[in-house]
Amino acid sequence: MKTLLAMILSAVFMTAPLFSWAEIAIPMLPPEPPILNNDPLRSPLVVDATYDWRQNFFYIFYDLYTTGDINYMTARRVLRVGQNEYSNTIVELLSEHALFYWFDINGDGKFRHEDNEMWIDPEEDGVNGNEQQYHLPPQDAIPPAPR
Ligand SMILES: [Ca+2]
Ligand SMILES: [Ca+2]
Repeated sequence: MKTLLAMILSAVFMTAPLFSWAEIAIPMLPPEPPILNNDPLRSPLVVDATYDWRQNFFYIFYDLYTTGDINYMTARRVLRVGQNEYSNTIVELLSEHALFYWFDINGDGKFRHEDNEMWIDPEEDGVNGNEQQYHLPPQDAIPPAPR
């Protein structure tokens, strides 16, 4: 009987996947919902979008589960801005994919890099698994989600 148990245990350990619990704990980043006709504000699941001229990023806020809460956010680099006939700054060209992503994994209504809820995609090639967890220095703030 001991031999049989030892054989079963060794078989289990030999087939155990080669990763650590720390790797298992890092959650998956869901893909960004599609932006229709290059217009975030007319796209399903988009709650709001805003341009931060100081950082030159365009933020898009999503409600992935249609619960009324903002639980996903992206930041794209702004490649070109212009002015409309009223001299208001308008965003003319964005990078195709986001550089930064936030996902409210624990559902507390906040995006906190301490909770592994922020990613960087250095290739800017969309969500495809090469994104990395991103941790800000403590003095840097994440822009608050609009309410
Ligand atoms: Ca959170
Ligand atoms: Ca990517």
